[in-house]
Amino acid sequence: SARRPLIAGNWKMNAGGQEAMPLAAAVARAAKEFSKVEVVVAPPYTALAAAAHELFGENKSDVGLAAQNMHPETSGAFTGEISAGMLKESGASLVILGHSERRQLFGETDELVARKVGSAIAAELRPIVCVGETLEEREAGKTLEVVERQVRAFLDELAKQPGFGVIAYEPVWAIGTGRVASPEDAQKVHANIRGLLASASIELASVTRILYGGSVKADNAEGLLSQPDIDGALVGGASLDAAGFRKIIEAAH
Ligand code: G2H
Repeated sequence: SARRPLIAGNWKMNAGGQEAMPLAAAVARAAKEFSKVEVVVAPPYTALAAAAHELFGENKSDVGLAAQNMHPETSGAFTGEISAGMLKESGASLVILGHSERRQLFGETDELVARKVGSAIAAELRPIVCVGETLEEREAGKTLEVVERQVRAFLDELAKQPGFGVIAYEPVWAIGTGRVASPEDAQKVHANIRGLLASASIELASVTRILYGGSVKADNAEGLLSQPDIDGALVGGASLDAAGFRKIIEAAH
């Protein structure tokens, strides 16, 4: 497709200290080797500045720096929270929103995720918005229904600036479990999401990157990435190993 492939590493609550710098530097090197691919890393908040230094200092890479969450308000009495503006000041240009771990462990609703998407876009921070069904929902045959509800919640926000935001489809049962969706099953859901985007605008559908996430590894990346509506990957566990992450970037090239 005409969409530039995007490989994003979600470090989750890992590599927040000294490990962040060599890992970011290795990602910067890999991104230079495979320049067709847009590469993004999402370290924990406390490692954003150090990662920015590695990515944008002497190395001068065009790796995108993402946060893993943010608060929808710009400032105020929200102890422990971080705003879009603060993320930008730390060097981030993207933010992962609505990850299933946020939805499941921290009670984030479709409405809250949509508000976050709106404020990220207003602050010119590119959202990578995650959707995906649980095992229970899949077994009840509700995959498409659930994903549709989740996407509809923030569709109007994304439609304001086609191509600025990214969607990640991450079936919850495939996250960190080693159980990856088959390329065909994932493709079906991706095609469905693209259809929903088309209901807002054809342009939105054609320019929005839809990433797959959930146990993506060097050895399963190629099959997933060869699907017409899979435009990249959101990689958790495998993004903490520089050599393995490089192979996933290579598979997207
Ligand atoms: C899904 C994914 C990255 P993992 O959460 O967001 O993690 O690749 O470890 O399944």
